[in-house]
Amino acid sequence: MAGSNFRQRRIFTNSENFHLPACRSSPTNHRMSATATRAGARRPLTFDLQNYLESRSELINRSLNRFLPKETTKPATMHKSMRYSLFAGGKRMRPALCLAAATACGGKELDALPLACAVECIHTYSLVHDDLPAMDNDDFRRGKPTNHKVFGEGIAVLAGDALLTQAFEIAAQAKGWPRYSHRDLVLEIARASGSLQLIAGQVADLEAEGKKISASDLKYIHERKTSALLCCSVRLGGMSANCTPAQLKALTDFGYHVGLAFQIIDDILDITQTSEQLGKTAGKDTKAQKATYPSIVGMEKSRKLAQELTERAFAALRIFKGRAVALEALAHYLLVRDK
Ligand code: GRG
Repeated sequence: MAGSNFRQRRIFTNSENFHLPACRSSPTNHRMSATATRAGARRPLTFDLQNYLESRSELINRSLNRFLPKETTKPATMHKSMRYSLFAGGKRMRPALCLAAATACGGKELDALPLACAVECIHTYSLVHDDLPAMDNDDFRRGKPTNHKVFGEGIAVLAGDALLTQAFEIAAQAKGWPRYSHRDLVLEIARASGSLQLIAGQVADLEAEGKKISASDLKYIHERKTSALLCCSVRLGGMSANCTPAQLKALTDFGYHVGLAFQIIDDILDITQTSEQLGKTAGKDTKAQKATYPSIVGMEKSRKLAQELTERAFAALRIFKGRAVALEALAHYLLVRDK
């Protein structure tokens, strides 16, 4: 039974169903072939996640390059600044999840591509603004000096604004479907990035600084700051494939749990990794005495929680009967990643 196979899989161990590399994996440094038992399939299959991530990143980068004004287009400083952060070497997890969700629903990646690019623009905008002195005040992002360090604060604010706006321009160029019109697509992005979700998470994060907060307050922040956009990414992928309401519900469930696990792992990596490994300043949370899962419940419990959340995300994929292998592999990678 597919369901029982699924439950038997033990993540973080080299089980027969899901073989992990001996070392912790990164898409560029290590081989990441994973043998996963498909939800709904009888025989295991091999999924080469490294190849998947490399090829999809290339596709996304080519597409973003086409959507964005050229560096030399006036005002050139603005377009240089937008491109600087967009092509600084992000992992492209949100667009990859969007494309994988489209495939899981039997859609075409090309139909999902504008939406995948739109989500990456929103994500990059949030990082550019988050790094500003008025927010997290960071000097280092995606392995490079932050946008405002290179272009100045004024241009960085505007580049973030422009990337946010660019996202809607790109999304408007996606194909509409009988179940999901352009109105639905735009609403999806606006809601995930608006004052009830992404911004709400950032506000709560800012207001929590220097305070003791509960695990449930922290969950509120993670749901909005991180999970909302990851969830939006997979939902948009499904919508680009004209998915059924049941598929959309499964993707929502998957995205929500992967998003929460993603942030817990991010908090753990902030403690265990170096700035060079992460491409951004490590140890910031501890230095700023920021509330994180490791600081509230400890490292051990945080890892366990991230594993449980990932298991719940896997369980949400059963409905796809073996077509969600890329989503499954991505969720697994997000749990074991080292940057
Ligand atoms: C609206 C200004 C504003 C901020 C929203 C996204 C955000 C809140 C803040 C950025 C910092 C942060 C800790 C965000 C949580 C999500 C997260 C861990 C982002 C980093 O995502 P990765 O690891 O980054 O996918 P790359 O660079 O690989 O794309």
